[in-house]
Amino acid sequence: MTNQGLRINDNQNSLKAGERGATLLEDFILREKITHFDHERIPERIVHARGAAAHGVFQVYESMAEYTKAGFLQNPKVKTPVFVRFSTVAGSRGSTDMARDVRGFSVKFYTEEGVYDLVGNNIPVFFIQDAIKFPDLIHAVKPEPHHEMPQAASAHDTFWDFISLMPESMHMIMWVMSDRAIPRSFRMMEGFGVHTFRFINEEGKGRFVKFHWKPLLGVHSVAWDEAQKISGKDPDFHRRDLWEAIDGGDYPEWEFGVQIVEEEDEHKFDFDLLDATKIIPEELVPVRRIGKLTLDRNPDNFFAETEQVAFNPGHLVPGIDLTNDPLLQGRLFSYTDTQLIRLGGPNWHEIPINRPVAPAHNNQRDGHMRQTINQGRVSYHPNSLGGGCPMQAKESMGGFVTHTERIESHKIRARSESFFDHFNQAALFFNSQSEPEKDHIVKALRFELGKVEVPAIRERMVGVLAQVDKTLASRVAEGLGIGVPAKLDAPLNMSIPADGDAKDFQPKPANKPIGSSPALSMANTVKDTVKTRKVAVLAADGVDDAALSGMKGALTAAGAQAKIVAPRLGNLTSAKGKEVKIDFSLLTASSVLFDAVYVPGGEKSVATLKGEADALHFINEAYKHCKTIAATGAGVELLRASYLGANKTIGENGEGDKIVADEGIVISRDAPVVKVAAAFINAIAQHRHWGREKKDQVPA
Ligand code: HDE
Repeated sequence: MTNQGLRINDNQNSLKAGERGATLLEDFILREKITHFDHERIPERIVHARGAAAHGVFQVYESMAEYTKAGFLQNPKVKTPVFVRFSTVAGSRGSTDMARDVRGFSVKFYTEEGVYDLVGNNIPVFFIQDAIKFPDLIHAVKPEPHHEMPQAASAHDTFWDFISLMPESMHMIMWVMSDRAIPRSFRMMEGFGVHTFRFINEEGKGRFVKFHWKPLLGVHSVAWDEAQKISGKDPDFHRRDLWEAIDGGDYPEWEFGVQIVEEEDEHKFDFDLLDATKIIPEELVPVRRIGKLTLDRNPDNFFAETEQVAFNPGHLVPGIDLTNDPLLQGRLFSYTDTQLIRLGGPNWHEIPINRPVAPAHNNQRDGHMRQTINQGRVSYHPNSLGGGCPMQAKESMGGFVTHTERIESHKIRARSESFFDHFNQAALFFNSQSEPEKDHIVKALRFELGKVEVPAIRERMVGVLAQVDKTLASRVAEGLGIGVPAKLDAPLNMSIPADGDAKDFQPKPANKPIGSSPALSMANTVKDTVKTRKVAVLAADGVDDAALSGMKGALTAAGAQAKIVAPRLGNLTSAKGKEVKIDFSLLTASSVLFDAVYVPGGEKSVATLKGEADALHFINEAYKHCKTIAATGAGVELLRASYLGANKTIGENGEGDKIVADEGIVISRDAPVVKVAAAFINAIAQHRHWGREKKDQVPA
C-alpha cells in the first residue's frame, strides 16, 4: 500500500514509457517510496550516538516514604515500566561497541506521576565541573575536524591536549583508563547518577542523594587487546549480548542503590557534593539497595524506540529534585534543546516511546508533526471559558513544587574553592586498584599517549599524572621513553579563584593520606556465578561423547552456555557415531567472543584440531586474555601443542584421575567429567585470572 492506503499492484517495476523506456515523473508510487527512503535518517545524537536499549520493570523493595514521596518508590507491589538505553559517548552510530569509553546508562521510568529520567553513566564522576566546558571536551575527543580521525577513540592529540590542560579531569581519567571503560557486557557494569540529587519527603524535608545501579552478575571487563580484537570480530558485541540475553530469558538485573546525606551534613566532606568530579566513597556513606531493575523485553523496532527515545535530567517527579551542581544545571538546558534538532520539533514527547503513561494536559499547541487533536477554543490560562482547565495541582495533589533553597549571592562567573582538589580522589581510585588493574591503567595510558604525536602533550600529561601518583607517572613515562618533568608548565587552564592570577595558580598535588576504597576495585566484585557466560567447546569428528555431553550438561545446569566450535559448520560425528550440531566454525568464532574454552577428549577430534592453526590460536589467545581453559582426556594434548605446552602446569601433571586446577587452567586425563566441570565452573566464576598476565607473555 502507499501511505495513503492505496493498494499497490506492482512493487517490482517503476512506471516507464515502454519496457525499456524512460521512467515517468508521473509515477507517484515510486516517488512516494523513494522520497520516504531519502528521509529515513535523523541527526544522530551529538554524544552517545551509539546505543542499545531494552524495556523492563522497576520495583522498590520497601517504602522509601521516610526519604522521598516519589510515588514509584513507595509500594513494593508497584511495577513501574522502564526503558533503558546504554551507549558509548564518542563514536558515531555505526561505531564499535568496544571502544575505550564511558558508557551511558539512561533509565526512563514511566511512573503514574509522569516520566522520571535518570540519565547516568557507568562511571560515577565526570571529566569537567562546569557545563560551559562540555563542547570543548566533546570537540577534543571526537575525530579531529580536518581529517575526521580517529573514530570512537580518545587516543589522539586533541583529546590529550585538552585533558593535559584540565587537571579537574584527572579523577575521571583514572576511571576511563581502567578496565571500567571496556565492560564485558552492559549487564555487567554499574550505573551512577553522577550528580548529587535530592530526595524530598511528604513533610518537605530534603536530603542529598547519589544514585547507583549494582549489577547482580557482578562488574566485569575484558582485556584491552581483547577489546580491540572484538571490535573487528563483532563490533556489535554489547548490543548482541544484551539482545541475546533478553531473548533467551536471561533477564539482566540491577539493584538500585542510594547514598543519602542529611542536608546539615552538606559541608562535612573534604570535597564538595556539587562537584561532579567527586564520589562519596561507599565506605563513608554506604550504598543502601532499595529496589530492583529487570530488563525483560527487547524493542520491537530500533529506530522507533532506541533511536527516538529522548532522555532529560529535567524529567522529574515529585520527591526527587535537583542541586546546584553546575554541570547538572547546564544539562537541564541541553537535553531539550538537542531533541529539537534531533527529533525535528517540539512534539517529540508524543512519539510512543517518550509518552508518559500518566495523561498530560496543558495548553501547549501545534508545531511540527503534532499528533494530539486538541479540542475546544481554550488554549490559555487563566480562563473561564474552559472551566479553568487544566487546573494547577496543589502539592498535596501531586503538583511538583521545587525544593525551597535559600540563595543569597552576587552574580559572578567563578568556581568555588571547594572544587579545587583535583588529585586526591584520582589518587584514591588508583590506590584502590588491585595490581593487575593498576598495570592495565599504566598500559592504557601508554597506549593512548603513545598515539599522541606531539611530544609536548605527552610530557605535559605525564607531568599532570605525577600530581596524582609518582609511580604511575614514571611507569607511563618509561613506556613513552621520556622522563617525568620536574615541574608543570604554568599555567594550566583550570578553575582560577575569582581574584586569582592564572600565572601563579596551580592545582595542588594529591597530598591527603590516600587510603583505599575497596568498592572501587573490580577485583572485589561478585564472583559466585557463571550465569550467561559463553564457553567454547573445541571439537571435531571423533569427539568423546561422555566428555561432551557431561560438560555441556554441567555448564547448562549452572546457567552458562556451551557452544561447539569446530573446523567447519554442519554436524560432527562423535566417537560413538552420534551426530552433533556445530554452533560456529573456527572461521566465524574467535576466543575473544567467549568467556572460557573447553577441549574434550577423543583422539581423532584432538588430532584434527592439532592440525588447525586457528584451534591452537584459539587456545593461545584465551590464555593470553587470562580466561579459564579446561581439557580432559586427549584434549590435554591440544593444550600441550599450544603455547601452553611451554608452561609447566601442563607438563606431566593432570595425569590419571588427578584434577589440576591452577590459575584458571583445569586439566585431567581421566577424572570423571562432572568433577572437572565443578572445578571449571568455579574457575570461570572468577572471570579472569589476571595473575597469569605478568608471568607469561603469550604471542597471540
Ligand atoms: Fe549528556 N548529553 N551531557 N551527560 N548524556 C546527551 O542528549 C550534555 C553528561 C548522558 O541514551 C545529549 O539526548 C551536556 C553527564 C547520557 O539518549 C546532549 C553535559 C552525564 C546520554 C547531552 C552532559 C551524561 C547523554 C545528546 C555537560 C552522566 C545519552 C543526545 C553539562 C551523568 C542519553 C541527548 C540517551 C546525552 C548534553 C554531561 C549522560 C547533547 C551539555 C555528566 C547517558 O543533550
